[in-house]
Amino acid sequence: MGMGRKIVHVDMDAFYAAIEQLDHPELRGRPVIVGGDPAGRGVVSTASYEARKFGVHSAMPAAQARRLCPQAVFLRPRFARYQEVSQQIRAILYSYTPLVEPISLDEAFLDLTGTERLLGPAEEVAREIKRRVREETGLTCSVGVGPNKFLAKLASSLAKPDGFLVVREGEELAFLEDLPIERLWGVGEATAKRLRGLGITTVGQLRGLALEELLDKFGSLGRSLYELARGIDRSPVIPEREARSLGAERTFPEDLTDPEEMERVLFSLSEEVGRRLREEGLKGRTVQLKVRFADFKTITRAKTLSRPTDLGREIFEEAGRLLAERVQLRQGVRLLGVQVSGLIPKDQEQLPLFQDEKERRSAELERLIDEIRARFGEEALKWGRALRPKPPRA
Ligand code: TTP
Ligand code: MG
Repeated sequence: MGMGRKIVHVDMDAFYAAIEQLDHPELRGRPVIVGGDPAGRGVVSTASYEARKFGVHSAMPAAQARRLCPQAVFLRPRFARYQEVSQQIRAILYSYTPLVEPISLDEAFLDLTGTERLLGPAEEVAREIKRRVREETGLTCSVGVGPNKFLAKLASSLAKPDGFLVVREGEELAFLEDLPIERLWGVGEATAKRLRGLGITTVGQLRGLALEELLDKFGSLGRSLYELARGIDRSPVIPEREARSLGAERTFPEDLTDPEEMERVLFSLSEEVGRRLREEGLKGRTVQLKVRFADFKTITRAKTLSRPTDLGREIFEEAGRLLAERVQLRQGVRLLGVQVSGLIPKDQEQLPLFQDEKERRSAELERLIDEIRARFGEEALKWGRALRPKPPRA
């Protein structure tokens, strides 16, 4: 191999719960569960490591978490606070390089390839990042360093919590050898089961399969399995704003069955997504609808627009159409979500030469509404339609 890359992965430990313990010192050392209402249908966002010992984990129904760990302190999330801490962490990361790819509020990749002369060895920079996060936020994170994103992330997750792990070039195979195949990107329950059927449970064993055989059995995933099993991953660190998506979703206290009510919810979700896109100065091209049914079966339907948008009504138009035309409502709906992806900074968009006048005015109107809301609060203004059902689409 030639000059290897130096990729760092940073992931905060029990992020939401750790912030609650930071802000409420009496909760330190105690099981803390952040999420929805355990008396209702809420789910666990995250649990402190004290609560994880009882088997509590993210995405579990909060009611089940309470049965497993009745002595836990249950808290609703405080997103604004988590966002604030996330900004603090990002500021630390950006002080080393602009090549930062935030994955979520608490997780990011950095590409430190070629920064050695300026900053010193990547491993030392990574250590310094970990120390500064601790000093400047009072929170612990886990940091992995490797020649690519896959290995860096694997390293940080194996080091958790409060850990630090470096995988050097040449050590990939030994590092991966005994890990379960589920640790490979793209290996979910179904693929794992098929691999186990072939007698393969570890990455080392997977290396025994020839590329042809993997391609034959797993299609294009086969190549990725072949490469990941050898620690090969070429995916680049994509700086903020080039990739990513922005979405909003809602779980209902009671399943919805009325399509008009669903439309109303989609409208307000679309509006929220539009507002957040405008706040971030982004536009997105693909609108995705997510529907979770009463039996937890979840489907998504997506449509790519001819032009990127940041307007709630345009997003709603697509999301509403997807719901009306591409979803069979045979049972109640538990959750609805709207997401926009293919994001680009709005100032990078090529404006069409003759932008429709109606559209321009509609954009202006939504901007004005953002301003009013920013000044007077979220409830100051609601679109008529968010309050009143609109007649179902013919
Ligand atoms: P994670 O990094 O997956 O989890 P974590 O930081 O709580 O714990 P650790 O990394 O130490 O294993 O997610 C970061 C935050 O995102 C988490 O604190 C809460 C939120 N989250 C959810 O709201 N729902 C989820 O299903 C998951 C996985 C995370
Ligand atoms: Mg985390």
